[in-house]
Amino acid sequence: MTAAAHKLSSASLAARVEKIALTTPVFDIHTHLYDPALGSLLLWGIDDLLTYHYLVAETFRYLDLPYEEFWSLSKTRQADLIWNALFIEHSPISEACRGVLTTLNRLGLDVKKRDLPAIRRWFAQWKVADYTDRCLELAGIRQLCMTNSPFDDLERPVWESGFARDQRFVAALRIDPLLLAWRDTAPLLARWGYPVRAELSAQSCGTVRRFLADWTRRLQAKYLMVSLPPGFAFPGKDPCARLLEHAVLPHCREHGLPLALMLGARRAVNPDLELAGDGLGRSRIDALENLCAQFPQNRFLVTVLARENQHELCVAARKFRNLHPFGCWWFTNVPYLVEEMTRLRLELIGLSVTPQHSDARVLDQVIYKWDHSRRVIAGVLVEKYADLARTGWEPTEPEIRRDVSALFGGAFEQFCAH
Ligand code: HDL
Ligand code: ZN
Repeated sequence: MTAAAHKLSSASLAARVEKIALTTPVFDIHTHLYDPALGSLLLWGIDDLLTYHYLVAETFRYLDLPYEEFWSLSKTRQADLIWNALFIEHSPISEACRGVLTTLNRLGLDVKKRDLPAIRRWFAQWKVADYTDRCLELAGIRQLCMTNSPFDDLERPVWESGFARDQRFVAALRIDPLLLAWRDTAPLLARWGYPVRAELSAQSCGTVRRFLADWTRRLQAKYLMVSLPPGFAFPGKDPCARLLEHAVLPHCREHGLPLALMLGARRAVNPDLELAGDGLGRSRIDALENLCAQFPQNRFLVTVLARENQHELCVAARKFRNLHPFGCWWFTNVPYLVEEMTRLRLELIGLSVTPQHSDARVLDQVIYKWDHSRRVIAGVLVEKYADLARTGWEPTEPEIRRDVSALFGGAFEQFCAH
């Protein structure tokens, strides 16, 4: 394409922007998916789709079944209950319900038959390796980040014995128990060959850094990550603040890795719902600003759970170039808020942001999560480029492709590489 690149007529601009947004390969920077080599940790197929904890929470609004009775059922029986409550007895209007149907439709199944046994028979014919390729292809994913925890008793031994990696599945080192449950975690580290004392001496911080270094290398981690509760404050004298300052952030600087902070999750608001029982709270963005200001050599990938925090996060990102906002996380991942947040971010901080990640827990979900998000993001971009065209600035197709590639992982990779 010549320097005077192909100028887009206003009529075709919207169609071009939409096509680019719907087809540009994406780096999905936060998921709970696993390299197929991690075996049964990777969830996939209709019963895993239906027993997604978002759908469990929605189902209990219609069920008067005791929680423990539901949890004692097989996954298939749980899926039957969810299918009947959310798809047959009520129209599947919610984002998580519609997502299941988008996924099945994109896979070529005829959902109007409402035939769950036939859907199960269709899935039974797939092998996970082929199905993984199919799902990533339909979602347009070039790479994705997993959530990898040394504190997960099922996952840890697989990493310790080692396996041939699928390069599409990039590791991220998740450290919540280290920061949020130090007193329980210290003895674990000691048992694993990292003798530390609960009092958190300088020597213990050094040993925590050795633990982080060993796991960073084992995983070839792209970044470290932690989910912090709404009350998280910094600076502070608590173990979380002290471990961040004297172990985690020095480790990230030494290894040139960002730290992903996911702020605002209130765990076990309703413990009977298990994984579905978490809620949210408004986070303290001043804590984040203090971290960015005090540690300018560290880089922070940040997503916040409360809608009320989104504007503050964008303003904080304008103040600190070592802060990279990402995703419409969890309870904000609904079209209404994805549009609001994407518009807010593009208007306040332009293209130096990663507007979405899938947070997929089930492989097949990437198909719907990216289909839905791409369409919403495309709509906002069409409007933004049309606004530019109205000023006489004519966005060229190479420029639009460049911009969308940045939003879909390029800006993240640049942020990680600095
Ligand atoms: O802490 C997290 O990474 C969250 O994404 C939780 O895993 C949550 O349960 C979830 O799956 N949200 O989408
Ligand atoms: Zn997550």
